[in-house]
Amino acid sequence: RQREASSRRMGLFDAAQLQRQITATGNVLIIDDNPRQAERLMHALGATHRCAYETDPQAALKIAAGRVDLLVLNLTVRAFDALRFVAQLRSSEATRQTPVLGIFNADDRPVLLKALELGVNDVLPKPVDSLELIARARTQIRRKRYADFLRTSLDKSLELAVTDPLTGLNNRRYMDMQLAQLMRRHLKTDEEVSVLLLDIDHFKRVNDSFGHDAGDEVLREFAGRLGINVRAIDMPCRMGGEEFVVIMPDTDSDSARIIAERVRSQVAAAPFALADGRTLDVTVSVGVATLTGLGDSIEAMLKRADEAVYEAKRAGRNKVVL
Ligand code: GH3
Ligand code: MG
Ligand code: MG
Ligand code: MG
Repeated sequence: RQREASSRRMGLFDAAQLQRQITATGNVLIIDDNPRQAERLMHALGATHRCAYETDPQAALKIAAGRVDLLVLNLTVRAFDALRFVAQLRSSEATRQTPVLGIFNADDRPVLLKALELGVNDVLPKPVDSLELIARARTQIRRKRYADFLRTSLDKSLELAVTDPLTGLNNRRYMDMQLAQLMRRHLKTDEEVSVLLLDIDHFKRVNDSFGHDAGDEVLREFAGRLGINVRAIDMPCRMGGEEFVVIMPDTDSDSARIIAERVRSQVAAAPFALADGRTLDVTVSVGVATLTGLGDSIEAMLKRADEAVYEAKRAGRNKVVL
């Protein structure tokens, strides 16, 4: 049963897409100061790949930062320092992962060793054997494609793991991680941290009168209004059900109250429209809490926010309470 579950999870990844990526034609940039040799390399690789040729290292760096799958670099060039060029490639974020195939003089071991140390992925001695070049280029391009695929898959998985599927807001897992991190920072730097806890008023009635799907629509619309009424540094999260939290780094309670009031009034200001044309009035009760130094904790702050929400409900709902 475990194997079944894991193969279903694997289904999240598009195996056909992976196959296409791995067998696809690559973009190859050849860097050489010898036009005749460059021509020969282009001729060998051109049957399978899209090839371009560059003599100037600065221009090559710019091109390499784009969609290049393989660099074929003549390490014996005289016009510039090929090893320095490799070091530059490896020190820039955009080209750090780009495979480099180095062509070296068979009797120049120091250059070979230095090139490998600097991060050249594979090497070919001069004179270049075309079939060997084709084979080594293919291996490097496949490796790059597979690494790209894994990186994108990982990014997607991480994104899914911290996103609430209904509203697209951050989920509770994200909220817990961010709050823990802010707490560590708070203890080191005294940075002020506030949270809003928002609980939609009489949400059960929305479900009861309009149906559960309408309830979901309201949650999405609410999430949208929440998102546009907080600041760029704030992190709106859906904690669960009809309860939301906004994490506010570097924010004291006065500023937090202002944002809370803005959200509350923008929710109440205009009725929510459902897809079928019906509209309904929605209000929200908001509790504000702020971290208060050494003896405090995230749990205690959230509890204060929860108590503030309870006060807001008791005071008639559609209110902000600190
Ligand atoms: P109060 O003003 O005191 O907060 O009243 P309330 O009705 O909002 O509070 P209560 O906590 O009693 O009800 C929350 C309701 O939210 C109950 C539950 O069915 C509903 N709910 C929770 N999650 C979802 C969801 O994902 N979609 C929908 N449509 N409803 C949900
Ligand atoms: Mg609730
Ligand atoms: Mg409740
Ligand atoms: Mg509620």
